[in-house]
Amino acid sequence: MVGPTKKNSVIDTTLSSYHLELEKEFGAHDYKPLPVVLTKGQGVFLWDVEGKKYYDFLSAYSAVNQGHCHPEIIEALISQAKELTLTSRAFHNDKLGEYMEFSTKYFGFERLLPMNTGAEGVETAIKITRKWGHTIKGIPENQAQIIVCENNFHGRTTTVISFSSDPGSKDYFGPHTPGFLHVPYNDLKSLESTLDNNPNVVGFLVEPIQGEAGVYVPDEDYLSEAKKLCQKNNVLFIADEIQTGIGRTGSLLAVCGNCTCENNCERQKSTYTRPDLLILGKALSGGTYPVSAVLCDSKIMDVIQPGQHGSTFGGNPLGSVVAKKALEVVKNEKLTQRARDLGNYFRDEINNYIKQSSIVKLVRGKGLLNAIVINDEPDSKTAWNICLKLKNNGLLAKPTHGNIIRFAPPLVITKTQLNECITIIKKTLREFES
Ligand code: IF1
Repeated sequence: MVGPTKKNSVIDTTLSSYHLELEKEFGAHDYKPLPVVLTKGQGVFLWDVEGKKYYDFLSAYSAVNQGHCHPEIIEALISQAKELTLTSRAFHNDKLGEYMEFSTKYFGFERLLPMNTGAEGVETAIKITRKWGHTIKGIPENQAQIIVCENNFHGRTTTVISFSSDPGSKDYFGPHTPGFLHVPYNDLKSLESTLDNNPNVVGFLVEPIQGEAGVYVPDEDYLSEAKKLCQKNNVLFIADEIQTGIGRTGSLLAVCGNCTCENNCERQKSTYTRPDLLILGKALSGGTYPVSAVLCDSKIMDVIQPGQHGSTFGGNPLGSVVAKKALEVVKNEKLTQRARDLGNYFRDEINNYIKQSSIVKLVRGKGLLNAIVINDEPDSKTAWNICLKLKNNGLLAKPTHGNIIRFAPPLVITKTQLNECITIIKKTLREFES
């Protein structure tokens, strides 16, 4: 039965509290979501169970770049679901190969390894990199090391949290996986000296913009110079574009730099920092279904031979048609260019507001991956309270830390809609000005 019910002698008065109570009583308490229960999404909009309509300014952490329930993606999902959903990789299916051809050409790599979640993609990239290091680079077995950045976020699996800087994500989950070295983000000198001092390094894993850390955009030359250092040391440059990829930051990939082309940077190759391994997830399926992937060239990918890696669901026909369609939508609707233009406009507008604001310190980001920093302590409740007020005013966003709010609407948002959102945001912030 769905709906308000009598429970523990307390009659719930709203539909929302019914669902909140159920999760609280029967679910693990691994999240503290904003108290809103959503039941429908279309494009940039979400509706809660009471029928209130919201602008979505989180996009499920950048997974629904193409907008909620994009009709073409849903159509692809439904029609494939009626034909064939899963074969496992014990057999071939007639959708995987076409998806692989399409997406490798789309991103400009020779091979794709299909997985499901982002963290699995990261694990896969780590395995490929280590095996490449041990078998091609010639590092003695079990000695390979991977450099990661401080304040990274790459997922929740045991190995990935082993190199997290966040005590909450990491503490008491050990023993942790060894083989990772830390450097500060956006610090080429540290990267250079760590490479110089550690001959067993095989890879450098980096978010082109740090998401969870608070949307930190590195210096313009950081990625390209880091890549050069990697090349010099025969170290693989691994880009985690799970959050930043697929149009979000105003280029197809954040490693494309200022290139706005919808292809794999054919027009302005000079701004493109080509990763040796590219990890994608989230918007690769337009948020309908978990699809992730690692892309690289054969000389790297071919270290993985039959039986050495895999997944029951990875590469299934349903995920394959969904991902292909999700990528087509980005290109057909020119979402990359839209993210770039509207992102510049959004930051300009918020900067105008900041000039007269005591509560907002700054806005930063690229394309439609943005954050504002609140003039309060990182452990304060202000960002959370602002998000509660934003919710009341019809816009859903989520704090990252106590004083940072991420603003990342679906890329299909129109300028008129964005203007309406800017009005809501300004109006809400004004309620917090002293
Ligand atoms: C949570 C953050 C976003 C990611 C990057 C890998 C993954 C993620 C760069 C793993 C996932 C999500 C997961 C979600 C919160 C969220 C998040 F705030 F924690 F940082 F997006 F901003 N690499 N990020 O951002 O992908 O396995 O989840 O598919 O874990 O609570 P996944």
